Amino acid sequence: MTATTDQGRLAGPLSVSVANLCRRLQPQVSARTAAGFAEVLRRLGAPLQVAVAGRIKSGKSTLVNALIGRRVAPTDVGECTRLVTRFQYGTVDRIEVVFAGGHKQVLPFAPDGSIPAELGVDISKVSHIEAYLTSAVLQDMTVIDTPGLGSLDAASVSRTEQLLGAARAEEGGDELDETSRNAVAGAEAVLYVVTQGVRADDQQALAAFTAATASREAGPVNAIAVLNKADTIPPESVEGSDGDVWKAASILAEKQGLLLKPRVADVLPVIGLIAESAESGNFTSADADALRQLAALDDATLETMLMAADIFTSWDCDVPAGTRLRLLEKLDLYGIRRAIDAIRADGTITAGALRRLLLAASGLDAVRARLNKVFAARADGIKAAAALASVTALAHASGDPAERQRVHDAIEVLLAKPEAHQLRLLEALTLVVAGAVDMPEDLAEEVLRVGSNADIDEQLGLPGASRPELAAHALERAGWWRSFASFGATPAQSRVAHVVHRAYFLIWQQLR
Ligand SMILES: Nc1nc2c(ncn2[C@@H]2O[C@H](COP(=O)(O)OP(=O)(O)O)[C@@H](O)[C@H]2O)c(=O)[nH]1
Ligand SMILES: [Mg+2]
Repeated sequence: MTATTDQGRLAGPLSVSVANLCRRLQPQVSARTAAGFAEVLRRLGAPLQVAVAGRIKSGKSTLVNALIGRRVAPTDVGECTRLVTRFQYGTVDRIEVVFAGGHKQVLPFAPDGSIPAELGVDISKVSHIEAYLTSAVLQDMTVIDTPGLGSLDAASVSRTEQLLGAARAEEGGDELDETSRNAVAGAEAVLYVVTQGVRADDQQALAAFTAATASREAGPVNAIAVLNKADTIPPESVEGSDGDVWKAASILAEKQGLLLKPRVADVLPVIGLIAESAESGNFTSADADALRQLAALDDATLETMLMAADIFTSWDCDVPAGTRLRLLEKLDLYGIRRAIDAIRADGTITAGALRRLLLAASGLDAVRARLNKVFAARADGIKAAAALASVTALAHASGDPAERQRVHDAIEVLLAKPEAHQLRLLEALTLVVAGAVDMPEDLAEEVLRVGSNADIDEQLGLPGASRPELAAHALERAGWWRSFASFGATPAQSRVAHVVHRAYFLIWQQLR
């Protein structure tokens, strides 16, 4: 087995086995299906495709900039915010407009280094934008900024759905028909952005995303959510917050986690705007100087100014109104207050230290850590499962029963191997989470825990336990699930139970 191919770097052993399956089957299927398999192979070798989804104006593009560490995605208004943009790693910074027919046109960056807000092309003919950037973060994942599901702008929604479900294939894509493209495209993971109050249509938007991603359901394995704009939550609106904004945000995030469960693993509070300013170099020493000037004002004046944005910019004060507006755009009132508090606590604080303090206050580090834990660690399983789903869909779309059977048999052989068991587990988990297989709640929780954790002690729900304890527990649960599979389970439950039994058994073997 080899971990690299001409398609690029594969995420791990599961991706390798699915890639091998595709290559073996290619000569045995129709030209069109083979072209689809070629596209599946290309995607297997590419970084994990993470879509940033959520309602319009929830701060998706701002968060994308924070993650990439550069203000490159246009925020707020402009026609670009209505288009899907894929940010991927490149050795030279470059932007391309991709038209509906597949034709591409290179675009210059705007003077500030961002994607121009107005493209100067007929936007109704544009499929999406590709941005190639040297950002290190993009070596491990391709970030897809979407205009917003659940928005009122029908054209934006349809562009979002189209890209999530049916991205244009790259070179050679013309050999692929619509169905095949649907089957091989689609984001593999979701970063879901919500703001205060998950409304019914947020749930709908998540469901729409699920329907639009051809390959995989959004679930705790491949979806995480953030509660963005945490700075704008009035703490008095949240019981138990003790008047603290971040505490209020954390309490709300936890509540929303329960609402969105089990579609997402959990919800993390974040302040995308402050994260963007701190990470992209947009917070400058001139900004720090202006904040120092404001920190020197008397308490009463400052308190009045920080009451509302329009008072802050219009109040009579030595700091020019334009400078204040700039601060507001970069940090909003909460960030300004945090910075001023820090300056008042330590008059010698440097601009660099202020920037770090703001970054820490934004919650971005926790989001990054979770992205790494959830996505990077599971990229192999997520990508392999998505690829297998595409392979299955391609075989179905071929319309040839013999071909379908051949592909089906090959997949069965692959899934029967012990090293591919993780894929079965992911599949079982998805069935349970999506409600396709009914499970008593405690058992569903257990399937979720075993299937969506990377570390054995967490899979077993015994963090930090000793090896013998873990082994004994794994064996006990293996036995329990085997008897559940044989007695007392419905046929669908029984299929899931067999998979869970085997997962515990393999864990036990590993620990022995
Ligand atoms: N106060 C505050 N404003 C934010 C935050 N994140 C984004 N915004 C603002 O919300 C507006 C919409 O952001 P944008 O990223 O364009 O939203 P999108 O439509 O979801 O891509 C912009 O004016 C941002 O500056 C945040 O964490 N706090
Ligand atoms: Mg946007």
